Amino acid sequence: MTKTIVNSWNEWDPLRHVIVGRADDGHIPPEEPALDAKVPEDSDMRGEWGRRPQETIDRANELLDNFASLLEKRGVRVDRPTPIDHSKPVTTPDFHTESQFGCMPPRDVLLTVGSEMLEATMSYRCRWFEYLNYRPLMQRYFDEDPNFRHESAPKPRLTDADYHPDYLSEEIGVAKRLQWAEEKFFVTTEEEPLFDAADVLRFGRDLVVQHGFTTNLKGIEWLRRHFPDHRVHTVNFPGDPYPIHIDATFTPLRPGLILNNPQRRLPDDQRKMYEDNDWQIVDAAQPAHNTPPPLCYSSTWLSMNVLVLDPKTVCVEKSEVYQAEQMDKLGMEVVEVELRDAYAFGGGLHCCTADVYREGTCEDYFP
Ligand code: DAV
Repeated sequence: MTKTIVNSWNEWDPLRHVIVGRADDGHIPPEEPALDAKVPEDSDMRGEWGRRPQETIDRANELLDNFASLLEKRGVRVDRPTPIDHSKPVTTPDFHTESQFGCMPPRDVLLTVGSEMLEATMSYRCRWFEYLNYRPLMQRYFDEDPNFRHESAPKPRLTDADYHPDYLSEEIGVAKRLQWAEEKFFVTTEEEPLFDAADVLRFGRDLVVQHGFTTNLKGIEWLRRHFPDHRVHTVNFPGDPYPIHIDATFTPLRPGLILNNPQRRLPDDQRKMYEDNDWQIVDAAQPAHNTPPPLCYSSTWLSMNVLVLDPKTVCVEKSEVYQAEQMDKLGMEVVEVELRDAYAFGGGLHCCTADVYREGTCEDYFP
């Protein structure tokens, strides 16, 4: 087996090595502040918790395994995490919660920037130990690649001081949440740096980071100090009442082209760097579904949560016909991948992967 090299600077250069998550032992965690804020008032998940039904775990694993084989057939090397026991509670000196989440999706936990893989702080108590699912891989990469930098952001304390208590009521309603999102009043406070890796998009020298439920301004400031050779940009998408993770909102496809969720448009005053460099920001096609699948945290906009294999080729979920059609019109070759029955485990094709190696170097796209 060839030795690992860790290298990935953006979301679109030719993909050669990737991690694909597993649904094993996936749990719906008990109530906790940041997670409750994400679950819409009318969701079938309110009040539910415990291990997910075995048949849904088996079905999601079947789809993830098929996706892994498809990538391998296209010459991409695939690694898989080693699940820990997610039924175990998480107890620290500062908090206790009865169960964990799972080892999906890796994109939330691992941020690859060049030869570094950074374990995010995370912002849910149930995800505090999630990095352990990936430690066997990190150890192997460390042994095989002399330039690999394995980093871990400071573990947060996640006391009640990290969360605004007002966000916990079930009676708030979407209108109020939209107003709060507009005012950048999110469930997380500025007590300490918090970020999920899936709030970060990599554009070579530039990192674009969403400020929302799972990433606070101190988390973004921490990233700025941690990556001194990068420009770190804070973005907001006010149309999203539950802003977690940027990858169903803003999706770069290749240098010069980004899809933007039409319900979560990038505000005009945040568009300058793209416009000045002739990047196009195009409204994404509508999702093919009116509702997410059962017991799913994410919105129907996982339609645009695509995995770019190279600047001309993109994996799109098989049922997302409008998104596939738009990709075709934009000159991308579409690889259909069935994944919808795995969405409940934490996301789509971008979410369920984490980059290890893409060809290419760190370029400045916004000089
Ligand atoms: O639209 O619910 C999902 C992003 C998952 N990483 C949404 C965001």
